[in-house]
Amino acid sequence: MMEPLPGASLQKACRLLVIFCALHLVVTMVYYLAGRDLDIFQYFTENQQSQHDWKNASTTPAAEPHVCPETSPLLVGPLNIEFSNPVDLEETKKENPAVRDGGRHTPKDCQALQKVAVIIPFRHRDKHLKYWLYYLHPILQRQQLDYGVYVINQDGEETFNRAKLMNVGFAEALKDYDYDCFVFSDVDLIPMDDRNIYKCNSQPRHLSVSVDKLGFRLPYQQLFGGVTALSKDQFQKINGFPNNYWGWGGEDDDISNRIRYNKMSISRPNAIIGKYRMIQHFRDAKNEPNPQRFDRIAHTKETMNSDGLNSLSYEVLKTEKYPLYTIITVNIGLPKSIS
Ligand code: UDH
Ligand code: NGS
Repeated sequence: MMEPLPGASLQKACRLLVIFCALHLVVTMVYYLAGRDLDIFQYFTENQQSQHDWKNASTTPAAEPHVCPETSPLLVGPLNIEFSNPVDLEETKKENPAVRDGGRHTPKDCQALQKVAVIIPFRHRDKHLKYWLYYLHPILQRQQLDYGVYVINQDGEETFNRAKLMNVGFAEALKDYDYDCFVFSDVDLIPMDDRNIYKCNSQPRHLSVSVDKLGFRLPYQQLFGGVTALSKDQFQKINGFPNNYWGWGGEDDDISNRIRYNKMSISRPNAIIGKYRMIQHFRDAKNEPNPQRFDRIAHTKETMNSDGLNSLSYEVLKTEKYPLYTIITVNIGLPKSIS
């Protein structure tokens, strides 16, 4: 037998190596192309998925607007308030296009933290009301509040009753919208700083803490007159305000007593943020100091559970929705002694 030539076996080994390399190349190419195909496949599925999501987005309702921030970015701080030029309400309306009929406003870009009814006890103070609307609408909008303005107009010329009108405002505003906060404001008080937020707090709030007419000082710690804010719960807890303070004075001290007897306290902004201008005026007819006020405030504890929201009676004579406010004219009856 002849021995195989060493050159022939080398040739065979080389051929095997070439075949092996070719096979390796084919397998690698197959895997490579298979991989690309997978990617392409994924691309199509993702694309279809995103189209699907887009279609879905157009059929599902728009997302809820985000909640407004705790501090509105629109606030400017101290304001220049003066009463020398008369106010034209048509102009004021044009300057506040986002205010809806009846004096309602809801922030456009975010969901307000509170729904606030502003209640103004009123009779024969048209000039003051115009200033109030002129100054307050821009402020309340910058505060990003969902609010409505309710002017509660006492019908007739009998003795004025500020606290009872405010009880009426509470009851009537709730028939209009699901308010959770109530700001009670005299018509002649204008805040001098828009950081004084017309919103409710964990405790009843006294907003008009330093009024120009009172030398920008709080005359006494328990004062709760002028402009105040109570949540619906706080207001109901104290059975609302007293109905039987006819004439000037004392009703705010009774409210202050109710707050204390119901184990709440008064919260306030500081004396800078809490600055107010009061529109100068003389004492109104039929709002003379009430001679019974000292006796009444001495008995708040005994009277508060029977005189208030649970004993409120009145008759709405007219409700008018103007572009910048709602005015509700009411018959609130007469003081007991003459009814
Ligand atoms: N109010 C009316 N009409 C009235 C009486 C009172 O709208 O006839 C309302 C109004 O919102 C007013 C609030 O009740 O802001 C409080 O009444 P007020 O302004 O008479 O009380 P105030 O303590 O003044 O501010 C008392 C008389 C001050 C005489 C000052 C003389 N320089
Ligand atoms: C008190 C009155 C309050 C009144 C406060 C401030 O004396 O009703 O003065 O009045 N209380 C009584 O009379 C019992 S002010 O200076 O703003 O006219 O809110």
